[in-house]
Amino acid sequence: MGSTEDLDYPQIIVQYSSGFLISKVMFTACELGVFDLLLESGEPLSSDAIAACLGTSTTGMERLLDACVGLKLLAVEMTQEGALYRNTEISNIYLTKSSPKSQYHIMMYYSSTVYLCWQHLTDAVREGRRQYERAFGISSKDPFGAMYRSEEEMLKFMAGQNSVWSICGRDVLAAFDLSPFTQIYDLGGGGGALARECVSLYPNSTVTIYDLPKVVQMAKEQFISPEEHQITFHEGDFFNDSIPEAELYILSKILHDWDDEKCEQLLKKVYKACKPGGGVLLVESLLNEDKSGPLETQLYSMNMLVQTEGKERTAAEYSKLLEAAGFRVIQVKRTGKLYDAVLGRK
Ligand code: ASE
Repeated sequence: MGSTEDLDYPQIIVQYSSGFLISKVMFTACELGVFDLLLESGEPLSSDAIAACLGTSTTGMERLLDACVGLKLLAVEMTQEGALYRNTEISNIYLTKSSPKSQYHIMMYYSSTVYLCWQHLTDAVREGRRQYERAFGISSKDPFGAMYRSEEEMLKFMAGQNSVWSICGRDVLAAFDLSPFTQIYDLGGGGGALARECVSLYPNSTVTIYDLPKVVQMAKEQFISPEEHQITFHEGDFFNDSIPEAELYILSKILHDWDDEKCEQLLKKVYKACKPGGGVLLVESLLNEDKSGPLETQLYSMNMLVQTEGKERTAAEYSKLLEAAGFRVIQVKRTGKLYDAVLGRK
């Protein structure tokens, strides 16, 4: 990058121009169940066989499979009967529905909801606000009123958000020794995948998922079984209802949904509720102090523009918010993965 060759043939411009095509190929193969079929089959399959099993055209499927080979999501071998396709290791682990580390649900969320909002990115930048009205015809003052506009949408969002904790959950919870905190609230804990990681990493802890009543109901129905005794629920709206006393509050991907004013309001409320000696753990994707990266976080911040009232922030920005609410001894741990951890103490 930045070398003179780039000016003769602008490799990165060519790459970026078609970047969205890459996402769509991966989403489509996931949605059609290509990776699930190849996992179940246990042997390489021809494009005709895959097309027949999945009920698609042969001409479309052959091109989709070849593009997946180009993306290293599939491998192909030429035999006498023609080309046979199989999953690569990474696809087996991350792109099949049933794998414990499956990213299938977040991709389905990106592919439907997020993708449609990004259709209106230009308007989002012009206007500086989210695009649910243009994308879905919904006018809602509250971003989550729009994002949870139907049970189906809410379920898609919760399942999607859950999937990230199978790849980042341990790291953000192990960033600090949280074992002194046994009574933990996960504010906006949604589908509960992070709560589950937490009680598994800290066996003496109990985690209460605090979320909107309809979210809690869905979490109980779809994600957390009553046998998971260390996980409990509290129905409420953390902006308008009271927050019970606890030793540690986890705010995972919550502050990035809101502007500074709302964040301060919420953090002050958490500070008041927090036991002395307790703390708050922010789990967020941190921008570099000069906002020069990481790219993934910069892109997520654009997504917060099209979908929410928030943005991604730097460690200094989160520290400032925490200090304004009264928290002290603020510590920051970058995990090197998508999400990082910031701990503040009361
Ligand atoms: C939110 C997180 C997300 C609100 C809306 C969201 C994600 C997607 N849409 O709190 C997950 C993070 N990924 C991106 C692209 O931002």
